[in-house]
Amino acid sequence: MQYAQLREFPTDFLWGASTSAYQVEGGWDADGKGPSVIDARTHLPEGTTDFTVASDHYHRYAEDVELFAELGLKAYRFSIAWTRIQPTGTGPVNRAGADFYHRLIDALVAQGIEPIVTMYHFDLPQALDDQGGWANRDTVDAFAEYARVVFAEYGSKVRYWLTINEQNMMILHGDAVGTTGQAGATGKKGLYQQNHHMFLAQARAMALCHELLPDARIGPAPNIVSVYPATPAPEDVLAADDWDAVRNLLYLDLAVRGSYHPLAWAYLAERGWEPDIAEGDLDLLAAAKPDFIAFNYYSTQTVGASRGDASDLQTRGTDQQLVRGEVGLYRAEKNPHLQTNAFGWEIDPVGFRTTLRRTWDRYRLPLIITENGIGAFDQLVDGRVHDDYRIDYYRRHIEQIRLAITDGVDVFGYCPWAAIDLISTHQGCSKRYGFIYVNRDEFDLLDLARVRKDSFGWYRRVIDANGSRLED
Ligand code: BGP
Repeated sequence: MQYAQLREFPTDFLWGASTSAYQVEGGWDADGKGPSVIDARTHLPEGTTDFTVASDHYHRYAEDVELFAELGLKAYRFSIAWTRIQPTGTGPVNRAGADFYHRLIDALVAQGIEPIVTMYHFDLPQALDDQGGWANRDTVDAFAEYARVVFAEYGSKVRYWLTINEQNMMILHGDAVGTTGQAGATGKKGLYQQNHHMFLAQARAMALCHELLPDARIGPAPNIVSVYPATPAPEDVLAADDWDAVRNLLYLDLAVRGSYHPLAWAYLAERGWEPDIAEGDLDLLAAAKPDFIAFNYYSTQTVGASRGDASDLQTRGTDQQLVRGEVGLYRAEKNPHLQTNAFGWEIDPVGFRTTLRRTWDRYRLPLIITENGIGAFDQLVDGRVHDDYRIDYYRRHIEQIRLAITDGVDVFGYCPWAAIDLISTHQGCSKRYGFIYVNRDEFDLLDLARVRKDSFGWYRRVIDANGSRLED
């Protein structure tokens, strides 16, 4: 629909930016932190750095928060590293680790920046992984206990909580984001059992949050994209529905409605991958209600009907945003109407509006975008980073949020990825996302100095104008 007049962004709209602990903090073993599955990775893609120092935010958080304040952020979405709080995933609180997040949160609050906390962003404690990770039902109890700890520690200061980052990417693309290879990940049946346990863990955390922190709000944070049929052929439309169910709705329905989406369940049952469901699980899932939906959006996906052979599969390697295809389910197609970024990710701002509309339409819960952004090989030249492509990307996506708001969608925040340069999940630190450049390269830490990119000044002006002006 086209409009002559657009609605304004709400006056309390949470203009923010995101990071995750293991990608930005460094200090991988500082102050008693235990190893996570990310720290324990032995194989990193060739030519890419590990996560030991990252952007050294652990030691430079104060300077970084000053910059976030200068950027004008109203919110900052970050994750807590479970292994700083409980180095082996269970047991007593590691005080020095817990204090780091107190200092960070206090610094944010002092600047009037709303902390939005992800409880778990890919970095499961390695000690739990050694005992089977999410394949082991005990990990559900461990997560609930960890939730109780962080709610007790930070509940008086943090109003917005996110349970699990991109559970769907961990299940569908765990090889890319570095979370499979875990002890329990034996085949798809095992993966979907892990998935079920994560749903239980999430439900326990949501219920506990409501019990302990009546004023707090909590929601899931999957990666959600609209799925387009490659053509109007009814078979392609069906394939798009099928993939939407397996990729998106399985995760949203479980989080919001507490039940397995019927199509997704049919997919699992047909393949013999349905999880074992213990007595009481379904009641637990149904009882937990999120207050909002947070989701990460980078692109849409385009699919056709499966031809039933290997030609359904894309062979572009492992990457959480690339359409893969699955024989008997859907075929990966390119969308000829979209351009791609330097890493082959399709750029689809209009699809962002579609995704916002569809998600609102189905669940009628307030929405916040917790990731959206463009990875690029930014260059520091004479102390400046001219990332006009990033400004263009954000301008076109923010326009679509405003259109979605005009459509009647309840959107209360936008946290692009990323606040500051950090390490990509699987493509090193040369793939940059931040408004703030961090002066290091893959294997030389240089001086780790912070440099405001051109997008920094632009986003500050957007926030100042509450999104009403997006030009340079
Ligand atoms: C999401 C993750 C983030 C982030 C982002 C960009 O899947 O939640 O942690 O990394 O994707 O992806 P990448 O780093 O692979 O470019």
